[in-house]
Amino acid sequence: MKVFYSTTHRQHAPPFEIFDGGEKITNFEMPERMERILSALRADDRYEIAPPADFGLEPIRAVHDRSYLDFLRTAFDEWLAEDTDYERTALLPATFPLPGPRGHVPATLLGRAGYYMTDLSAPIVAGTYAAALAAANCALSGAQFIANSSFNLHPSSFALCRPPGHHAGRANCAGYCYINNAAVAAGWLAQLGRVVLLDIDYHAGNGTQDIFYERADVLTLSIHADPNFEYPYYSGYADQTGAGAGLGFHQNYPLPLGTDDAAYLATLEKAIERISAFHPSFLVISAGMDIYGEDPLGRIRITREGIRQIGQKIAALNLPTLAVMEGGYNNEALGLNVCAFLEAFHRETP
Ligand code: OKP
Ligand code: ZN
Repeated sequence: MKVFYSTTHRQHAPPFEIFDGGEKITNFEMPERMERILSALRADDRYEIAPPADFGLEPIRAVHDRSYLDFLRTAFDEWLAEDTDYERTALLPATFPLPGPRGHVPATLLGRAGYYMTDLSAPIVAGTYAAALAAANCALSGAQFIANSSFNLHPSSFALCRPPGHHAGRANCAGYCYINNAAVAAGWLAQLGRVVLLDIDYHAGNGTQDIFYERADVLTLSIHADPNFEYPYYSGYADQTGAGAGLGFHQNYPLPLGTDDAAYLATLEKAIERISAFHPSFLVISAGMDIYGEDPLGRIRITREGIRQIGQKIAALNLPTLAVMEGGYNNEALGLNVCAFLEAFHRETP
């Protein structure tokens, strides 16, 4: 299986995040995650790891607001240029707007930071923009690979993205995410055919929900911990099903605390029925491994065998499939969990 990966992610290594209760802790979303996954992939010669191509800004601007992307590009340099005595290893605002009309984009950097950064778990450091662009290019390269694999009936690829993307909305970063890699890839593929984006990360794909909410050409589905008890709290509810032309083209599957393999697989079955009925040309998976029972951020109980079966059920759709890396914070288990998920996608080339 083709894997797209860039070492540029290492430039993004925020020294901290602000956790619940205001505690400043080591950022769970760390470069080591990639090293763990890579060593598992390299131990299996069926994976062919390649660097991404550069697709430029156009496919990213197709799903993200231009001024948000400008902010992401310049914010850290602007932060360093401020005449203050603050510690400036990372940019993180402390003031946020109320929801509602977002007409005024403040001129000052901290005003824009509060406007475009919607929580305390996506600090911007010097290399954030470069790393986020490289991750988006990995997803786009994976998309191009499955689109061009006419020699293979059921092509698949894996975009080993870092930072992850599914909490990044059209005009905001949040939850370790800056550019929505899977959404960028799905938007690019939607020029070629009907696309389903299925998000299996433990956390609701609120950024993806935001980006495609009014679109009928990309069916978005997300299976995740119920936002009534879990981050991102404000979206991922079952009654949020799209709007306007996109009404009926988004579906959330919130799961209760402690969900086990059997209950998860039964929910996945419902999502798979929706996917089949849509008759997509392409499938994009936001593949987060924080559904794993031993994940430090997760509170459901999926086993590695469960993850393998999730991969099997999705692969059995026999669609050209791009898997995009999202979360997963148990570094010890991460590589094997990714391999378990991808196992069923090693398809024979006829
Ligand atoms: C990113 B991904 C909640 C604190 C918020 C943010 C989690 C971001 C997860 N107790 N932490 O979906 O894996
Ligand atoms: Zn997650």
